[in-house]
Amino acid sequence: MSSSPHPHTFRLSPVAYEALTDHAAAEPELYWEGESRRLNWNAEPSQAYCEKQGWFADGALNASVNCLDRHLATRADQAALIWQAEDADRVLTFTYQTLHEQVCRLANVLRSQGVQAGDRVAIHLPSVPEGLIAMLACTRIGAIHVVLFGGFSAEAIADRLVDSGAVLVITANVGRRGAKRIAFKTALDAALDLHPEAHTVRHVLVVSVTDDDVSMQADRDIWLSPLLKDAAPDCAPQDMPSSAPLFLLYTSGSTGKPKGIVHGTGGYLVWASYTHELVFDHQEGDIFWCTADIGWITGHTYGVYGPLLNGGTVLLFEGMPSHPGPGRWWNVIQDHKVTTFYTSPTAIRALMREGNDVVQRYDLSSLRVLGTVGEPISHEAWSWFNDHVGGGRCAFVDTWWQTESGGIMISPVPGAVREKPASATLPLPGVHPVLLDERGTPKGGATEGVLCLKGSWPGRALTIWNDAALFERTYLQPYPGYYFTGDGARRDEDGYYWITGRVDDVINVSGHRIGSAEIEDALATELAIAESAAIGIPHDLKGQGIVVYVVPRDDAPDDLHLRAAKAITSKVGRYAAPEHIHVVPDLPKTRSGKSVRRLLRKIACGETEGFGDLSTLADPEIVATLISIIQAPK
Ligand code: 6R9
Repeated sequence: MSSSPHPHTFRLSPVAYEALTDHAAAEPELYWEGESRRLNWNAEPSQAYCEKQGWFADGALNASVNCLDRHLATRADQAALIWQAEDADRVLTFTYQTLHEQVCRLANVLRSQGVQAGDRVAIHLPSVPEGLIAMLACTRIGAIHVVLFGGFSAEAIADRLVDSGAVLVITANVGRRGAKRIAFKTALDAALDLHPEAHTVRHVLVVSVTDDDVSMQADRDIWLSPLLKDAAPDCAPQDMPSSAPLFLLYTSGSTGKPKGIVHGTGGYLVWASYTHELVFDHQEGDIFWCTADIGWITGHTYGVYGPLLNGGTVLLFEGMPSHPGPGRWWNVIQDHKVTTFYTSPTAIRALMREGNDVVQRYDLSSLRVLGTVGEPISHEAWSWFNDHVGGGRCAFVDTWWQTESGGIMISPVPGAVREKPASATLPLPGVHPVLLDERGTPKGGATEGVLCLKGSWPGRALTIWNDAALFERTYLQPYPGYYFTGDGARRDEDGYYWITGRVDDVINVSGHRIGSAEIEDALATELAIAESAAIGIPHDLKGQGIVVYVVPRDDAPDDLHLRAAKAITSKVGRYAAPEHIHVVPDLPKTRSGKSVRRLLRKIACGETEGFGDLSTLADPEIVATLISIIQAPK
């Protein structure tokens, strides 16, 4: 238990926090009505929540006005976005005034390209200011943004463009990654060539991150910067219903196809502002650095919306933690006097390996709050981050949430909730977790079970794009009356939650969700493979690593490993590359033909005994066969 008192003054006292929790539980309608006043509405909602229509349903507002315009009276000259380029000498600062202007210009460009409210606009960019500007520009005109992670393969991009029906894409010529260049435009071109009949993209706007030339297709591709120069610096915001989609973000689940999670406008924005203020103890003058790429939900809610809604300053870093040297991130914190640093356990594990002397070379005394997200953090990584980066002086928030929840759900609140290393601690006021047994019965007291949520909360996703029934099936039907998170958790005697990981077939690699079925579907496209199974095993650096078992067809070629790896990286992306590919004669299956992942996991981890009762398998002998293959010297 962390006992050292924090020398900082935090916004919320334990008593005030308890009052919020009690109020939210006793009078939810009043509580959320109060929280909705964080935003400027064009039409005030008459009700906070209604099961049929959702959150703040009859309200109307504009997201970019809430992030920008309403701060202009008091914060026009305050930094809204500080961009630190890969090159240490290059920093661009956007004040609220200049960011407003850039967003308006791009919004006008989008309008001039025929983009209308409700249209989907894909954003496929490296960590440059244009990413955040493009998101807000979409919201200015009521277009729905769909940010695509830079690490996606051409096929993964193509699938998402087709499913979302995007009419325009904003990309870059290249991205910088150390001395390397990432071919953004080329990847997009390949994606657009894959299903020319199926996609609906009419225009591609290209940001020139470097002066690298790329091929431009006449009538489709346009360099963005001349258009911005010519566009007007003002743009009338589109008034949007609270329940209108603000963005789609694709994430992986148990089904093979990634799902377009749809977030609404009013509820999501209230949640982003509420959780950012509460969890990060947002105070005047804070410099907030969230290291997540905008291609993930963390980059949306805490890299863009939360801090800007609250009038904060966002730091965006173009580069990597270890380029040009292992202290680069610490250097960024020192140079920009970052107060709030939000990152992933994966990054912490990698930085820990560089040794304590690296971090000790920098002055990190500006830090007040440290946060982690994306995967369970070990006690060791928690303590290292707390002691060596936070100097034992900072609040530490291990935040549990998901793409679907819109924002943080379970987390300590600085100054108010006593931390325990590696525990996400307590639900935020207004969040009601339950632990269920397999039959869906809530378990009381200190226990372990499937983590579900009771009731709704403003940030909850509206649905899945093009598949409302799948949303119901995935989240609402497994445990009737509850929202199913896909995670398991333990609750201790103090009511603290300890997330134990996914209970479904989702693998968490460096905080990135990858569905087993997504990998198996990719492998199914390789003709030499009869069937396959993908599982996650513990990995020192990545949290989990992927192990794949493939069963070849009779006439399997010698290069099957290579083909399997290629099928995965080309269909999903390099971030899904497996640690091991085992070619095996068969998989352990139940008599009804279902692969038994529990056994595959144990075998992949090198276990040779303790498999329990194997008599329910169609062929119990297969277990010994697999063990001998995996144990055999390579
Ligand atoms: C925000 C985000 C969600 C899944 C989630 C869980 C895992 C996230 C965690 C955590 C343990 C934490 N997860 N935060 N596990 N402790 N603090 O990561 O969204 O990409 O949708 O992933 O990540 O398994 O269900 P997303």
